[in-house]
Amino acid sequence: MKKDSSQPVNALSRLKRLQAVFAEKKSLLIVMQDFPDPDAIASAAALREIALRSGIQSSLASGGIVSRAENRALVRYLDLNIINLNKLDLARYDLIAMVDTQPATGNNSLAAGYLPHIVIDHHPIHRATRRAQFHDIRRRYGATSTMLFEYMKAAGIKPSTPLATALTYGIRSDTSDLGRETTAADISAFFELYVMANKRKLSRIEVERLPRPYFSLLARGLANARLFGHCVITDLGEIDNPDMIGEVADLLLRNEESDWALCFGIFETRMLLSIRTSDLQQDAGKVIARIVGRRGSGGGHNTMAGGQISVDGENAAAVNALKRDVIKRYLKILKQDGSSEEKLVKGEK
Ligand SMILES: [Mn+2]
Repeated sequence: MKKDSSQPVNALSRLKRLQAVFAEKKSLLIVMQDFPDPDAIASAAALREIALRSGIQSSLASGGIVSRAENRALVRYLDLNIINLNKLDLARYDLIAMVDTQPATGNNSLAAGYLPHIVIDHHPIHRATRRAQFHDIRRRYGATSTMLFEYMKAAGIKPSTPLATALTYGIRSDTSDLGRETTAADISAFFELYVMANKRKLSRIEVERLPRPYFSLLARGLANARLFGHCVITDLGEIDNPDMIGEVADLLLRNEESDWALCFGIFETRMLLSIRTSDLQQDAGKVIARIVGRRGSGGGHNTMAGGQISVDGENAAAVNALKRDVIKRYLKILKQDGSSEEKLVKGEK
């Protein structure tokens, strides 16, 4: 077992090490983030195919929900049944794998006592991951989908049209159409997959129709948006669509006056946060980790990151104090004076 998963190893020897973990096993549980994105969904579906070649039946699980309309459309197209991780008897499975996330990162709900046997991800490596029997962490890769496609190729598995479409979408969405944090490997995987993908389905998924509450939440996000110099912040309040946090942060970053966007909201018992930046001087993942501190968890990439803080049992005053503190820390880290506040959308309350 290689200690440093970032060391270059060829695809075939990686596959062989993965298949060695599969040997003599019958069942696999593939764990995704609590709010799986297209990269996680496609990666899990691809790992299921690879495991199937070794005679292993897989279940896909998440501790949260798929809420974004585009992602729900992708899950329907792949005909996936994503089960609730919190209601599962983990002892039923011979093996546990994680894709696009890692143990003890806070963005998945695998109970602390469980160490996955397999971890395949492109986020910075977490200490617990090193103890997994098999781990392949490639921080520079734009998408976990690229890594899974490399395994499929090494195994001689041609993805089905829906899976090729999903992997294409996974790479596209994690790299902003190959424009952000992309390696040559992502680009070549993308083009190979694109040929096999259903382009019409892909474009339909991307413009999936949206439920009416989406627009209410978007309106609230815009009405609450505040500009502090080059930083924009909004509070979505109580939400039932956790993916909206990242979506609104993406939108706010497109404001031409800001290079940092922060969006947060309360989903069930936690405060969820998303940061987006176009500033390459500071790493979004590190900024969110500093904002959250020991109260929660956070991480991500150079230009996009997410975090969560538990507000379980907290009253409204405590939640408001937490929000104020998050804003204060964010502005302090980015050296932005908090007194320059103005509304992003003038005339809104
Ligand atoms: Mn990803």
